[in-house]
Amino acid sequence: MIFTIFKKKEKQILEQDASQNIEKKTWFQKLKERLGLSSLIFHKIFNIFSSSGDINYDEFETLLLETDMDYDLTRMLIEKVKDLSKTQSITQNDVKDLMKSFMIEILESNHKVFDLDQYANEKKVIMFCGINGSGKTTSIAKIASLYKNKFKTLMICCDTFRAAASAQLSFWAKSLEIDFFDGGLSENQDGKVLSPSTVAYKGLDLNENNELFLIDTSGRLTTNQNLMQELKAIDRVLKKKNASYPQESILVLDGTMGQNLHNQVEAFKEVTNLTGLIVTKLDGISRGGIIVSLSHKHKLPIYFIGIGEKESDINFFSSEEFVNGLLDS
Ligand SMILES: Nc1nc2c(ncn2[C@@H]2O[C@H](COP(=O)(O)OP(=O)(O)OP(=O)(O)O)[C@@H](O)[C@H]2O)c(=O)[nH]1
Ligand SMILES: [Mg+2]
Repeated sequence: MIFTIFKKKEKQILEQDASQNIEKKTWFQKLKERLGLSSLIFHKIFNIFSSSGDINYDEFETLLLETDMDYDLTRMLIEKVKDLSKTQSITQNDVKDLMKSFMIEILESNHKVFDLDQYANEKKVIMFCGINGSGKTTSIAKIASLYKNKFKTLMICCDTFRAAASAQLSFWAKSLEIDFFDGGLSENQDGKVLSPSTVAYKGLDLNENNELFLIDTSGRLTTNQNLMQELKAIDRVLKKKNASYPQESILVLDGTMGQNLHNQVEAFKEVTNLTGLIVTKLDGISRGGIIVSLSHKHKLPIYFIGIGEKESDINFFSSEEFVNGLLDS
């Protein structure tokens, strides 16, 4: 009898392990496939080292810059390869291994896992910001789908001047079966529109049982001072509720914009205390090196990357998985 129970338990564990492995493999396979375009430039780099002749460092530098790793990182890598070349002739695999460990080390030194469990006995308030079309609303939907079975979640739309913004978030909320609040914008009959900070404030009080608040803000150009100040106002109002809110203030960046993203990080840092980054659209024409460059320059964790438009196209960022996916695809 005991033996039968034990066998049953063992079978369950094995099945669980197997399904976890399949899940893991599927995500990594998907990551590799989607990073395919980003990784093309890295293949060109490895080709420089395909023959045993002299290394063309000019070409190496040009291609490294094209990956969207910035000048500092490019120089650091070149020096590492030069040092290694003093002791041995360098193969494609050597340079790949060297680049992998270099990139992983930088990402890891600034990494922090996105962990909502650390805010155990408090409401968890996350504010998302970024320029127009960077992927904020889609990222919120993805994160909501990760947590909806764990925390009672409310999506708050603070983009009160654009009815389409409210419609987009409310569409996601409906399809994910999550509560949604836009200050009444969608049913607005008398033309009154609440300010974004009022919507955020009211949203926090909507239902005592809500545990996770995902605050969507409107896209804003960093040069528009009024809109940048508006973000500061939302931040201030949240802090009036509780000095620790928002516990996470996440900047969402469109990965295809390359080195321009550094200015965006600097500008948003001025108006909110950024805690981490999401870089989207890495399944497109972006160059994966921007992830390492952002991490290195701003010392901020990459919480998630976007590799698609569906809610399932998300997983917690792993430096090793990302770098292997990028350089091995
Ligand atoms: N391929 C791809 N498309 C994405 C990704 N993330 C978002 N998108 C698409 O990018 C477009 C803009 O995304 P949104 O989530 O609406 O961006 P937003 O920042 O909320 O935009 P605004 O609210 O207008 O500022 C949509 O068509 C999304 O489907 C991604 O990781 N990969
Ligand atoms: Mg949006």
